[in-house]
Amino acid sequence: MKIAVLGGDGFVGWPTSLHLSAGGHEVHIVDNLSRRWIDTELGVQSLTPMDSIQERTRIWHQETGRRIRFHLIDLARDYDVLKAWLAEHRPDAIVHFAEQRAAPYSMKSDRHKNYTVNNNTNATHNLLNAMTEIGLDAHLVHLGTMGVYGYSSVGAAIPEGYLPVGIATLAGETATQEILYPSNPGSIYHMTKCLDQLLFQFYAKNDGVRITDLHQGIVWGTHTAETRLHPQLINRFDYDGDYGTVLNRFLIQAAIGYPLTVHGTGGQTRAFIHIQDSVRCIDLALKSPPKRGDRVEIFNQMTETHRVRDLAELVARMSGAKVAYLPNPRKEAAENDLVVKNDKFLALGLNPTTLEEGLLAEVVDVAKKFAYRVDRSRIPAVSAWTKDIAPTIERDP
Ligand code: NAD
Ligand code: USQ
Repeated sequence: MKIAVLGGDGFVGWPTSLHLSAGGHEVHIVDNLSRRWIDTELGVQSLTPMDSIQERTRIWHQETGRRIRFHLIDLARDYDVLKAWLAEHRPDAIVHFAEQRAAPYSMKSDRHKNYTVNNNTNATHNLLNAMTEIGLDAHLVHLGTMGVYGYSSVGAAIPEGYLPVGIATLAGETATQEILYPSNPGSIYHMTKCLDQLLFQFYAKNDGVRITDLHQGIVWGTHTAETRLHPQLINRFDYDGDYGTVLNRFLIQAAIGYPLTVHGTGGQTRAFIHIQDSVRCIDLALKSPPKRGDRVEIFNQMTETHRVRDLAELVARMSGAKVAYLPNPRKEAAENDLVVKNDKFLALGLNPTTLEEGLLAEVVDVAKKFAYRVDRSRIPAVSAWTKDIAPTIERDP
């Protein structure tokens, strides 16, 4: 297939592009490199040294003989360029990662809220609009989030996207209908993914766009089979207070002897998936596209759930690190249970990589190798969800 990977320079997009290219597909990365600009804005950099996208694709060609093309396009702001590009290249499938993905970044200030809503909502709408306008029947696979559901399973497992509900009819009977599981976003970023869901529902219904939405949990790890092939193919690794996700942060903190930063009691339960499984799931989803006219296909892309304090204790046991219980900069439930259905990927053959000490140790090794690149002052999470939380949180030392 000819596959466009939108946001293919990012943490999940890069290893996905390599995996799809290794699988024999013609891969085109479309990215505006905004993530690299945000690093500059925040004064941080990936823990791992990342080459330019052009250099990365050159090394990929040198190592495998395969070509990945790069196209510099802003999905949110260059509608005409995007439309012309899609019309010229007419990909068979499109994988859409191209959004601002950090909840803390989206809550930093009014400007960051506006940026996240404008960027994410316009990127998704421009894409759907352009596909419809040029009559492109490509399968669109979008990376969504478990956060659209909120994180409470209220005693029943969270289904894959749709919830059957019984409604009392005027005749006194019960009619059953499947509705989108009620959205319950916990940040402006997560809210944009809820808005995306509505855009997908509309374009699937009105224009027959074939869409798969992957409700993904927190991705951890760094290497995949393909990023290991050469040091310059290495994946990015975020550890700072805005973009670093919880388990990867704990692993780098353990590697440099920084107390593990648990927010609040650490009673928050979240869904997780290893980067290698994330890439496999996207491949599996691409292999089973919905038919034209079908409703949006939704998968829960996660393999296990864990409580934050249990993860901190696990990493502390393994590494000897200390655990610090800090004031929570976010507005979220202090404790929650989370049970999630993921039967659809299991049925398609996913064999989950679970969190075990060997793999965790491997990430600590990556972290130790590049520990000299860490700026400790960028570790504290300083983005507060509300103005009344702001004075209570830890600041850069
Ligand atoms: P990332 O920030 O590393 O990558 C996103 C890429 O999209 C970047 O290269 C960025 O430059 C590009 N981009 C952003 N806006 C763009 C625009 N307007 N036009 C063109 N390119 C644009 O993020 P990631 O961690 O790789 O996540 C990828 C997707 O997966 C996101 O949509 C995110 O919401 C979702 N997701 C990520 C995780 C995770 O733990 N990392 C978990 C669940 C879901
Ligand atoms: N947390 C800590 N200590 C830290 C960092 C985070 O205790 O140092 C806590 C947070 O308060 C939160 C939980 O860990 O309760 C998860 O935080 P996170 O930053 O790892 O994940 P989140 O903000 O939810 O966002 C990440 C990705 C996002 C994706 C989402 C999937 O950045 O793109 O959509 O995970 S999910 O969490 O399933 O919604």
